[in-house]
Amino acid sequence: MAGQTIRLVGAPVEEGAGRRGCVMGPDALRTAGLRENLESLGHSVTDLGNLTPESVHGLSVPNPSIKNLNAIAGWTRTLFACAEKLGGEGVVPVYMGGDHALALGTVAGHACAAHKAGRPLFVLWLDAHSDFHTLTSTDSGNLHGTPLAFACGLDGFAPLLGAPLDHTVDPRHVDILGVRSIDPAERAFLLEAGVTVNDMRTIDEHGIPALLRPFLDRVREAHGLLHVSLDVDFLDPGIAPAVGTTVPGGTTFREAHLVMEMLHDSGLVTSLDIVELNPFLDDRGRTARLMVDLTASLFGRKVFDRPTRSF
Ligand SMILES: [Mn+2]
Repeated sequence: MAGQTIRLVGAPVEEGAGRRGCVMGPDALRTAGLRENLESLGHSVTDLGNLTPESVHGLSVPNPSIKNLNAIAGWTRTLFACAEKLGGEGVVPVYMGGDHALALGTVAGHACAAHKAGRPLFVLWLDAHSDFHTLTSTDSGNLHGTPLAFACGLDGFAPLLGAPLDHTVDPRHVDILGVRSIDPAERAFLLEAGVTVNDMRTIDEHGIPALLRPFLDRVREAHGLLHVSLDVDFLDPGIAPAVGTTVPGGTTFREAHLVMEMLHDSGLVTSLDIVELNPFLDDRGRTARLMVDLTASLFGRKVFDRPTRSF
């Protein structure tokens, strides 16, 4: 496969998470060699630097538990505009988070770009959580738990962009993989919306290929665009400790790489989020390096192409 044109976009947002530190995520991914690793695979890579969020003031919603609404609305507007633009340029954007609230902007922006291109947007959500809360249903008030519900057009999100979304993601085009923590309100929303949810037990019973292949086949048959949103907590905390929302029983090193390798083989991925890396919680850069290695797998590296090294 010919080299791709990749744009790295830093989004040091941390106001959507319950603890601080994701602000350092983009730089940790840079330090771990994200650009160099992708270039070594023959891709053309440009790092666009870190975005600065729009300044937003005075928003309010009825739920008093919602945290940092103005700050997240600013990030959402900036990232939405960025994703809508890059989504029309024939490049593959890689959004370096930052907490998962960044996907409020990226997924909605790519849904808008996909509409302009006349193609459906599919979303693969690799996460311990389903992030399917609304601004009303969340108890924690942490907005990194809401981006998928926003993208799918659930009600009540108008304050974020100042208006409801014109182009939402069809919930039937969403596959959540690796999940192991869903709140009751989210479960009800997911069932009603018709999102495919493959939890860790399903992975245990069927394995990654039996779950991922049918989804990729659907994307291909629909001539769809595919946005992948990779949360650090998709991985088991034993191999990826640098995340504020650890849940035991995540994917293994090989399961995660297999997902990335299958995505590469499919040739379908058109945009990627790497989110929730909290370098403050990392163990000598271990998680940052793992995220870089997984991204390299998604862009064509075979795990056993490289020499063994300490991990
Ligand atoms: Mn998440």
